[in-house]
Amino acid sequence: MSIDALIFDVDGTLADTEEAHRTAFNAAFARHRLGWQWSPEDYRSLLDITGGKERITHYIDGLGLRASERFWLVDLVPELHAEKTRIYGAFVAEGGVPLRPGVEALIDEAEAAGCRLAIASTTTAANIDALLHATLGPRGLDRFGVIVCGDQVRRKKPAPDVYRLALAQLGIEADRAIAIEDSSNGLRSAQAAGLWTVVTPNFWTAEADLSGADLLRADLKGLGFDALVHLAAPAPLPGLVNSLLRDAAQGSRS
Ligand code: XBP
Ligand code: MG
Repeated sequence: MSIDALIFDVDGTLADTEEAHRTAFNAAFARHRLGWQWSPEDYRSLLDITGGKERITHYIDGLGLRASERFWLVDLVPELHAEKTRIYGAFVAEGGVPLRPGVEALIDEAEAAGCRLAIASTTTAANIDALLHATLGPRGLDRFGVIVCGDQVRRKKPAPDVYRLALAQLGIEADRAIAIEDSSNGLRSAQAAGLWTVVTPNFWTAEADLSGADLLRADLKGLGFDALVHLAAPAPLPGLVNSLLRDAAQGSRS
């Protein structure tokens, strides 16, 4: 069985973006004089909610407000999130967030081996464009034949929707691709879609239960594409063993 595509998560996997997201959320809250400031501890638990708009709404729901106050604030969420996305995009465009170790080398090796690249992320297209342009240059976006963002699916991670849509757009079955993730939500999403999954945790996700990962590593540094494919889709057994297994299978049919 060969591997036709690597499907990358973005935030926390391609690059350690969540501190930049957290800073952008807080800057947007300050510009709207809301008096909200998400500390790193707040943000680590808020990251259980995928999607920036859903995360802000979840935070509002936890404020114990009267229905009228809640209604007014929830109505403000799209504008708040758009402001946050503008702030985040500007920071990333200035080169504020580099790729994580080993990411570019693995992308280069996969491409050289004829393996396609795809993205399955909860974040927005604007954020992905900004990150890939800033880190991989003007052609960065073009290197990913399929890019699925959070707003393209009904259910965000840990639901499998983004991975299922990425596989459909790639035109391949789950066993022909490998997912690369950083979080429990991402791992569960990829597994629910039937994908073999590499997980590279980070400051925000290191305390989560990631034991279900098929391959758990600190990062992608030194992980060669061939070695990864061999782990995910072991080459067929030596000829003799294969023929023995085939005879045994044929024997079972007679
Ligand atoms: C991680 C997320 C996103 C980001 C913030 O996405 O859950 O919500 O935290 O980005 P990924 P937005 O699947 O790439 O790990 O504010 O654009 O949602
Ligand atoms: Mg992620």
